[in-house]
Amino acid sequence: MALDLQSFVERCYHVRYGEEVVCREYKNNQIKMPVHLSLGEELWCALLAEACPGARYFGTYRSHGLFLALSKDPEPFFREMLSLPSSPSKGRAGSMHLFLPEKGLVWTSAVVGSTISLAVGDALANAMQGNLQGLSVCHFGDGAMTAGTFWESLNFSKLKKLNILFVVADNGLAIHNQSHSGFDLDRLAKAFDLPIFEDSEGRAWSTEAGYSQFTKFLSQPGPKVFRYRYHRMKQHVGVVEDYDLGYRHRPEDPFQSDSLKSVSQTFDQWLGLEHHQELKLKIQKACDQSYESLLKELPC
Ligand SMILES: Cc1ncc(C[n+]2csc(CCOP(=O)(O)OP(=O)(O)O)c2C)c(N)n1
Ligand SMILES: [Mg+2]
Repeated sequence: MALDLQSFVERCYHVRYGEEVVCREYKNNQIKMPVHLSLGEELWCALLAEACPGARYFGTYRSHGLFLALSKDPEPFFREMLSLPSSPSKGRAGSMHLFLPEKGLVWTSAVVGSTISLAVGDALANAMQGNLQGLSVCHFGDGAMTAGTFWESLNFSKLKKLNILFVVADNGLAIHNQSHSGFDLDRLAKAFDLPIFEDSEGRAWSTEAGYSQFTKFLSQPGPKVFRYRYHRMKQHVGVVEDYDLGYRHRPEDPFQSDSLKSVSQTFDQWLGLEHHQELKLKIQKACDQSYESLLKELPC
């Protein structure tokens, strides 16, 4: 099936504008929790939401992107950010433990690597129940590749032929340290005999042929590995840039520094300039308005 261009773009902007509200409002102290932003991962969160209909997703503390891409609705997101009793978790989950099962997001966690094995359990349940179409997607950072559970999960999934997608969101960093982005995933995948798809420049979504290769890759039964490389636009936790700390530099390449902004012309071509601009403004306004109106629900 072809990529639904409009829906893909909408998902991207829900992530971007949802996160922009968090950045703008954080100083006002209504969002009372640490936030790990998904700015920079929009395109791939949207891709996963589009390409795996009906899948069940598991994420990490950095899951605003998955949540907004899957929900295409800022309201439950901001209810969580404001810890409102009317949020999906009744105000208890916060930024690091978002979930929204009706949209496929089963669970996310602050414990690095922990949701990888939960996704394996989900895939095992699918296998035991004969749900051959069911796909479990675990989305985690490159730092989690050092966790034993990652290796054990690859091994067990292969052994049991589980239908699971391991997604490595590779920003080359674990907090302030260079992580294992140079990690030879190809060798690893070969060792476990797993198909692998690598994307650093949008090859999975930017052309019809690329998307078709990606969906073909996804349709293979059994475990598979998808790695995308992206640039984390803000500090590890928090809402500001941290290039001044000196452990990394702002990339010169526009796709590297802000992948979503850099593909704006592609979106113009896909949707038409006018419609694209209208859509952006509509989603931006919806995010701003949603946040503003939920502030009224905070106890005085
Ligand atoms: C089991 C465990 N060990 C250590 C930590 C502390 N910790 C929090 S984030 C992080 C780095 C993770 O990097 P990565 O998986 O690449 O995710 P990213 O933040 O880059 O998205 C670490 C080590 C933790 N949360 N859980
Ligand atoms: Mg990382």
